[in-house]
Amino acid sequence: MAPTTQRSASTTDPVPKSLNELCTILHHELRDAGIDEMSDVDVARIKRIMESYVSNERDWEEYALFDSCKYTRNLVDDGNGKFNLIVLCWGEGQQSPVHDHSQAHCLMKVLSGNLVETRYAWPEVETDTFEEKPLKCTAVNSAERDNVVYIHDSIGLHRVSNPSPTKKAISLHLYCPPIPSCYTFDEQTGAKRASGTCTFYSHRGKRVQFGCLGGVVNNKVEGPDFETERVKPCNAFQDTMTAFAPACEGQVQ
Ligand code: 2CO
Ligand code: FE2
Repeated sequence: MAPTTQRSASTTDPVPKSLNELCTILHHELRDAGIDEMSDVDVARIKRIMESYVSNERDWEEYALFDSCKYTRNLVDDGNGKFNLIVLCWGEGQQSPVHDHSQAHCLMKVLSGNLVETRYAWPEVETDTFEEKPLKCTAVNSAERDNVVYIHDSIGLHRVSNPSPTKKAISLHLYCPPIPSCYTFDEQTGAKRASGTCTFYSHRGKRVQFGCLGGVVNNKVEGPDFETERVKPCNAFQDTMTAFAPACEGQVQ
């Protein structure tokens, strides 16, 4: 019998030794997979690759930018438009609203601290009544440093929280494809609304002043004009992804 050259999938997985290496590997893996067809993404393999990267503060400290009003989203790699790799920084007690992921794959790896992911079923569709129903919680998952959590709209909705009153937390999120916007949900009523643009707090370590979606070109922030209108107290950011975060008077994003 001819010797088999086939090995188990995990032994063929590349092991990133740094965040930069992880970016390079993701470009290779996701481009080759043809991510326009979502079924082509080998989520289990990508999850293993993200798990095998051992979080090293030196790799991501330039993205660890916190805001006292809400969690921040810091773009590491735009994946040539095919995916987004983002560092999210969660201050003590900060959390996301309950939200979906616009049909994208979402993998979240904890880089520092601890996070809790609370999952919910999609609200029941009430076509002929306006009845309000609390969302049904389906799971509560704790994630520690280097753990990776996967969610997709086919699984349900989630909220991510930093439960610690004393420690910050940092996570690395892969969205494939990128999520320009999504829906947020009221946990008590199930009411759904558009999130507005999911903005970034920084791009490759450079602060984006107004939570701008635009890019950084020649070290100059380029963004859509409407973003300049967002110079307001952050409790007025009712159309951002973090609209449900605790209000903080007098600060801009
Ligand atoms: N999806 C949220 C965001 O991108 C974070 S919760 O983890 O997926 O802001
Ligand atoms: Fe999410």
